[in-house]
Amino acid sequence: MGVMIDGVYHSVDPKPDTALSGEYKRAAATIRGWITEDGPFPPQPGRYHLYVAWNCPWAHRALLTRAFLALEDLISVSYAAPRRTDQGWIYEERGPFSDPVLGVSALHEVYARQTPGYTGRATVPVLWDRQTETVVSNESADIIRMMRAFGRGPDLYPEALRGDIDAWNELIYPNVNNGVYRAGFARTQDAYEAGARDVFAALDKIEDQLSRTEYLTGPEITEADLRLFPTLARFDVAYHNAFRCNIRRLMDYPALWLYARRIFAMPGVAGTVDFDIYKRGYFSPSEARNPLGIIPVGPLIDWTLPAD
Ligand SMILES: N[C@@H](CCC(=O)N[C@@H](CS)C(=O)NCC(=O)O)C(=O)O
Repeated sequence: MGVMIDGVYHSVDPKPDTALSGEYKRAAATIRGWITEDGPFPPQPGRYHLYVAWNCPWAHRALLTRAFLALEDLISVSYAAPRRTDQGWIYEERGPFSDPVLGVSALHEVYARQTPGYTGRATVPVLWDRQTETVVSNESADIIRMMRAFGRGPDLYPEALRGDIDAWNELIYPNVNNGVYRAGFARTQDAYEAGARDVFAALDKIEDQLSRTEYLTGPEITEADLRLFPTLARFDVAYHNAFRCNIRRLMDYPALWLYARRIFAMPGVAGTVDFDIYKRGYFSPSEARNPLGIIPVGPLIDWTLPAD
């Protein structure tokens, strides 16, 4: 994907995320406002809009939390077209991949409206405020936590479990959520192996925990589970093959596979998942990973097997 420099989108990033060492480093998000009762962004129905892409696991966190907290009627969504383009994430004129709010044709236009002269990546998810016509945040970890301000659904970050949730997030972000990308986007054998081994060492720990508790921190689902799920949903269909994370499949972990299906079966969750788009997205033509853009026919996975 490209980069914005002084408000102009460049299809080729002169400083790509994969450094000469071959290691992939994800750029940090830069717009970090918060929805709070007393802040510039109060939790008002119909005021906020999410720019997402089906493929993106970070955007998926936001969609999942929105569904889980039943915020669909309060926060609207624009889905980017599920394909790579030289303009980054794009929106079509009409249909399911259009933008009814600003009518932009590419996500970088949203960033340019927020900050004329913006320099940085134009990433999803973006939380847009219709009222001030600014971006509240482009950091998914913050976006899902600030959704608590609407006061709906269970508390996904309860006071008593914060230490545990933080500890799981600290393990899962670098080793699982971003670990698969460290393997898949690596440009050397060593960088790939380090990423792939970290993924499975972390999944082994998670499997051990889930063979004892229903969710990561005990009997109740929390933010840590919702941050893990998008990677699990993409694992067998995409990361296992496209990113060479192939020591084991998700379905080879009995407790994790049951847990993933249990979350998938929860109200609203299946509607945030599209396995076919994941496959087409991760196997789209890429000089480094899949030059011919051939999409595998399998695997066959039944996410609707009983999960109780
Ligand atoms: N820190 C961001 C990362 C989001 C991110 O990396 N999104 C990717 C898609 S999975 C993206 O939009 N990349 C476009 C680009 O880098 O140009 C978050 O978690 O919200």
